[in-house]
Amino acid sequence: MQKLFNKQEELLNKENKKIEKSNGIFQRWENPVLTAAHTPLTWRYDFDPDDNPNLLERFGINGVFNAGAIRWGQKYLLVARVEGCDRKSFFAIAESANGTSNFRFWEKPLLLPDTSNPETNVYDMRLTAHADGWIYGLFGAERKDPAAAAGALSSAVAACGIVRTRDMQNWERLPNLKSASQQRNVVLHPEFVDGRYALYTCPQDGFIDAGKGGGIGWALIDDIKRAEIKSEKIINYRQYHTIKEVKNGEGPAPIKTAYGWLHLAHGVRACAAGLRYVLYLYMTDLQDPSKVIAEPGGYFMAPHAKERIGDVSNVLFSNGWIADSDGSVFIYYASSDTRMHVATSTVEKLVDYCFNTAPDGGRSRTSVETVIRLIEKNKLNLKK
Ligand code: M1P
Repeated sequence: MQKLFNKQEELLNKENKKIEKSNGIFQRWENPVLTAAHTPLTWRYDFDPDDNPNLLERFGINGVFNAGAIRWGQKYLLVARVEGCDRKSFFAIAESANGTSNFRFWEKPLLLPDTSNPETNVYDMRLTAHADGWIYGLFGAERKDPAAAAGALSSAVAACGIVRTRDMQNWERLPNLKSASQQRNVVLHPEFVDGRYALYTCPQDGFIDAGKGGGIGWALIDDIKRAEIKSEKIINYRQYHTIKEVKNGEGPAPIKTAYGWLHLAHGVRACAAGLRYVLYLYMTDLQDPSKVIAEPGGYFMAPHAKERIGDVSNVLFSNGWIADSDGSVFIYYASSDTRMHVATSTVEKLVDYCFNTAPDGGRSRTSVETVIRLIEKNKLNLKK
């Protein structure tokens, strides 16, 4: 038992360091910030020697990933998706003093209040400190499709669950978002828009097949306590032969900058190896957050090295980032539905990246034209 505790303390106290090699836009940090091994031993073991004489693990954890993030006083908090070996996910908060290492879970995971129609599984909480004074957590709430044919056990319906808190300890559950379609990846915009709550949505017919739907949507909501999408428009489309051909979804709540709202999202394409999830950035107008004003072509971050392998391989996913008052940005991302990492950048660099990286021209030829423009420009500048 002592060995187990010592080993975990070693892990929790481990320093982390920036990987110097970088494209200039962001820097990855060497060690994952949260893994299954970071979960408290008291969640996994029964330390009563009479009941567990062989010191066996009694509750296995499969992965810790897709965490929402928030700056909380002097601390950086992650609301992680913890998935047990039984495939059920739940939420648990971990805190760190510097945002890049020594994340430690709080004593107990969150026991979410139920709605009148309880879901089977919950996942991927997006946190928004809203102008109304509450901190909202919007998450996926999934259950077996009641209309599924007998034996179609993988057919699920996804809705958006909503909780809110003022202290990160006590969570009030509000009714799930009402929507004509299934909803995944729903994110609450931090400010009122025309006096209403605003949501980034993700209307689609099913998990893998977006059907005729897909794209990142935008909807205004009258009452968050009875949230209902009455009309919705797509603001960021999925597109043929891009990183978001199959589907895409909003990441964390956008960051307000002097030049517009900065968004992090994920795009999915299909290939012989299965689905590949990458992260991309785009910006929207400060006055009208539903109007895209910049979108660099291609991905911002893609699975790299060890990140490529895990429970669901070839996936990067992010639903949490923190912008500090000094302009630094902590991007919390998960790899392959298994573990959490951090990459750091600044608002200045991310905005520069968004406005000054060529958009996807849609053809091989336009990519070559972009490269040639750069070469010609460099010829002039390198002569100076
Ligand atoms: O397995 C990859 C991701 O798949 C889903 O995301 P989306 O609905 O956007 O395709 C979610 O289950 C997500 O948690 C998971 O990381």
